[in-house]
Amino acid sequence: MKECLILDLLRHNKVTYVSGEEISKKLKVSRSAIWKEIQSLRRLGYEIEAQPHRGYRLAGIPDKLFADELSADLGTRFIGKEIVSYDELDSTNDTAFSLGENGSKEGTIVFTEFQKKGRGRLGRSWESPKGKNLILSVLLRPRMLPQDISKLTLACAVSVIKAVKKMTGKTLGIKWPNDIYYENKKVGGILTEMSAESDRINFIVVGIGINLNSEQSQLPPGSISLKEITGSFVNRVLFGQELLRELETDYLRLKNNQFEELVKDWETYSVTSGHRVIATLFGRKIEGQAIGIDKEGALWIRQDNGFQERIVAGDVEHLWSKKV
Ligand code: BT5
Repeated sequence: MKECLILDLLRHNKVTYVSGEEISKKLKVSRSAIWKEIQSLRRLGYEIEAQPHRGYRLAGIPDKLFADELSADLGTRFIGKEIVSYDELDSTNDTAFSLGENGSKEGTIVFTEFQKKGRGRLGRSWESPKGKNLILSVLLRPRMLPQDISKLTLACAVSVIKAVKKMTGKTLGIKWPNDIYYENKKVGGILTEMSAESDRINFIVVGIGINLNSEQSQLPPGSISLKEITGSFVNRVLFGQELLRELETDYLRLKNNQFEELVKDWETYSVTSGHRVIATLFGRKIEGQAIGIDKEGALWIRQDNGFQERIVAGDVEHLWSKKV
């Protein structure tokens, strides 16, 4: 499509103008055809300056999760080599799951502006207003055992924290196992699902939701967005790209048996370790002090009677006022 080629030319010359003559020569199209394409790019939300005798300059990109925009200058090896982006979906995890079943490659990413049936864990829902936040799923095909899937969620939580730090300078916290928090408010969550045999994973879908620019009134109680935390608008494309880069780095660390290193990072960002918590394990409530996670990613809790419990999965409630 010529409009994409024009966009590529403008992207690579962000500071200077590209003359109509140069575009016309490079793409072998007439000046009037270029003007038409520029107009349709503007309709998509691209800000393109046009100056007589100088040409065109890309002055701003739309706040839309276009696959082309997310792919441009991404620089990853396999995460995001294939990106699909939808205006609206039931759930990115469902779409990525179907792609997985149909043989899509490891690293394929599904983005959307809005989910009609966004899911959390244990039948809970994920709410996110249209066009404000980041909603994505990553398709992975790791050679790991089904019981090791929680390691992947931990690795992805570390990636989210690093991406937020790079983009905003803020260090958020991880609430075991998969929640991203700022103080006692939730900023993001991760939902990992898999297709597996008893001893083998076919593929994994990691779904990530992060509140970037939504307002308080658009989110469930107890949530907050990065814009509310920092006071600044977050560019969703740049944030999405940074997240994909971090995900690739941490996924490779996991694949290269560097899980202990990841656990160290996780502990650095943990807001669970040291807190008084109540864990729910098969309907049983366990209250005590969270001591930390072990090399499998399981959470250890010391109860008041001194007895220690290992929590491999489930939910942990923080008694926020009682950090011990
Ligand atoms: C999670 O579940 O935190 C995992 C959320 C994963 C969402 C992503 S978005 C892309 C992909 N596609 C999907 O369909 N899902 C994934 P859980 O720990 O169960 O937390 C769910 C709870 O978080 C809800 O019951 C609400 O209380 C709260 N919640 C819902 N929307 C929220 C939001 N935007 N921000 C903060 N908290 C929210």
